[in-house]
Amino acid sequence: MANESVNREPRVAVGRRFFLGAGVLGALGVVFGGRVQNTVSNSLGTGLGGILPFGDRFRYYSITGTYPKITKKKYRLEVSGLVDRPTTFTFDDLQALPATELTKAFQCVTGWRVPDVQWRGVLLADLLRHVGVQPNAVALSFESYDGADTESLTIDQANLPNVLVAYEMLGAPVTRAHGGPVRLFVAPMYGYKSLKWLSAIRVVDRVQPGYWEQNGYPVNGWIDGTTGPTNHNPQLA
Ligand SMILES: Nc1nc2c(c(=O)[nH]1)N[C@H]1C(S)=C(S)[C@@H](COP(=O)(O)O)O[C@H]1N2
Ligand SMILES: [Mo]
Repeated sequence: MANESVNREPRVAVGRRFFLGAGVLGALGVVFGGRVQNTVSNSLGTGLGGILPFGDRFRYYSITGTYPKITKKKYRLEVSGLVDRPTTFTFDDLQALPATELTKAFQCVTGWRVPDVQWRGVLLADLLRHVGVQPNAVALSFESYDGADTESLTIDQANLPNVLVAYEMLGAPVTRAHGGPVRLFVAPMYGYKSLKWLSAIRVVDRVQPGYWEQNGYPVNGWIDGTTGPTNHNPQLA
């Protein structure tokens, strides 16, 4: 990660509430010790780099302040829970499934946005069809190799035609800093839903709010700001 700074999400207003999450802890890193302090990003150090609107470039976020290193060879995606065929996918297994390509904007809730990002991967809907979701399933819980980030989607949200288990981004393999070898890309929602270093998908009977949601972000991260357990507007993304 030599030339890539690691960002914590800075404080941001979400609707009418303020998020006081990892970004603030990062900014107060000196209180908590050197490890956290070291991860306060360069761009934040220049002033408001992390929260400038429409910066047109990615920030590299990591809750833990590090980027897990997982080779394609060692990579595994475990899919379990309320499915007919619990399956552990290798990287090659994922690449052997039908691929979907999308070009979409990537938008963080803090205001930065990168237009026209190319993605390639397995449609989450295709992956779910492959394992067979059981009728009593309600939601998915996602886990990361970082051991910290978690996310959720309802089954309806997961079946949208623009939600990818992505292995290519920006026309190349997803880099380690961007969550490679495999990350989520949830096009109609803010970036925090696009969990990096995806390690497991558990099909469950209720929505279990993820890391960012436990820190105040809406469970439904629709970019258009609507809320509710199952509503969606796939046209937007
Ligand atoms: N594992 C993990 N995934 C994550 C995050 C994180 O800190 N850890 N940050 C989220 C947030 S808030 C955003 S905006 C995007 C940023 O993606 P990038 O780091 O590839 O730019 O990743 C999301 N996925
Ligand atoms: Mo974000």
